[in-house]
Amino acid sequence: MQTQLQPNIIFTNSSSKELKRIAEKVVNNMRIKEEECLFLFEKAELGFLGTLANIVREQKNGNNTYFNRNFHIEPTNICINHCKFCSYRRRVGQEGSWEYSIEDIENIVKKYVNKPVTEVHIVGGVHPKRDLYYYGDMIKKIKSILPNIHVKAFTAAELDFMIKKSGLTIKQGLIKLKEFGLDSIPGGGAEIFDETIRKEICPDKTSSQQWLKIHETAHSLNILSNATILYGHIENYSHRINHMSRLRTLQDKTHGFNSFIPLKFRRENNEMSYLSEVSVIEDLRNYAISRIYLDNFNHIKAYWPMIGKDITQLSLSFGVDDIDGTIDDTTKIYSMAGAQEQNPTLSVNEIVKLIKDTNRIPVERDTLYNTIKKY
Ligand code: V47
Repeated sequence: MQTQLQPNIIFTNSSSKELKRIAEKVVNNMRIKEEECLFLFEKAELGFLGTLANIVREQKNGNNTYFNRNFHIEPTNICINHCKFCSYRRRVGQEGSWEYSIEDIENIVKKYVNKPVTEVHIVGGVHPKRDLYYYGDMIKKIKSILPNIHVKAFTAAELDFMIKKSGLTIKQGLIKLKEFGLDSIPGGGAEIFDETIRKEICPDKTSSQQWLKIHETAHSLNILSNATILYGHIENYSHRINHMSRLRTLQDKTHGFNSFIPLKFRRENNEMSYLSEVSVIEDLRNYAISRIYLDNFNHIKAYWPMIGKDITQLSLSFGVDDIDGTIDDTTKIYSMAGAQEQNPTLSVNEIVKLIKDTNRIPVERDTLYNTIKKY
């Protein structure tokens, strides 16, 4: 019989038998249950969670810390939905709204000719007039300028609308988009799957069930994707766990998620500004528990423009192994919500230094986590 590892060393601050029992499961690669996850959220202190999450992180990814060279395109902030946490959406013609033409997009993309970017991340509002064929042409144009770029585009909420508007089923729509050049799908639009909270914070958004169906269908077509959670608003720990459980179940079935990205609710300029933001301790605890609970996700990503460089560095000791990319000041969603980085740009040298300063190994990756270069 195999001897179970006894992680006594991590019990300097906690003598709880239950925490010890859960820790033994985690270090022995056993999946923890929802109620055990709740126990961690409610009872475990930060150092304990960091140590456990770090064990999982190092079992999966060693010291490697991934990043890529990417830029964003946000084709429009005009949106039919009324998500209360969103600081970015505008109505048609409203002050502060934008809708890029295909020519505008071409001009953005042309700036990256002969530059070593590998990914464009396209995400925006759900525009009432734009269908799948509009966005398909956009992808084709982008690839005619940058033939080797990986197009990671459209949240499930945008996909749901554009595909229905074009009179197609989700499967037909995704097949068409793949033919146009879509390579993978970002994790946005997931918010919180719990239906009561979802109704409260984003009443008219694509349902949780539909979000999951779109990702499941994409995976079946070999279009891989990411998953997010929007945390730190009116949800409680059970809602976060329920959200991760639904993702863990789907990942068991498809293995199509590349990474999980916890997104901290930011409160500026939106209808939920009456809430305060959660603390950095809560951010780190949440990263760590995500790493521990989502045993079938290879990567946990900290999105640095959202939380800032310092917390990103800290997160690397709490289960995170990926910090997204160079960005090149091409996204407004988070700066408009009061995120740390108002003009997010990091050069490769800066990212490499940021990672090396934590004694981790910087690894430049492509979107699908193939290694491009170790630094
Ligand atoms: O779904 C919007 C979030 C998401 C706020 O796949 C907010 O690699 C906090 O999904 N406070 C879209 N969050 C962005 C997204 C994403 C980001 C980075 C990487 C990837 C990836 C995906 O942004 C939305 C929503 O959850 N968001 N407003 C806000 N006030």
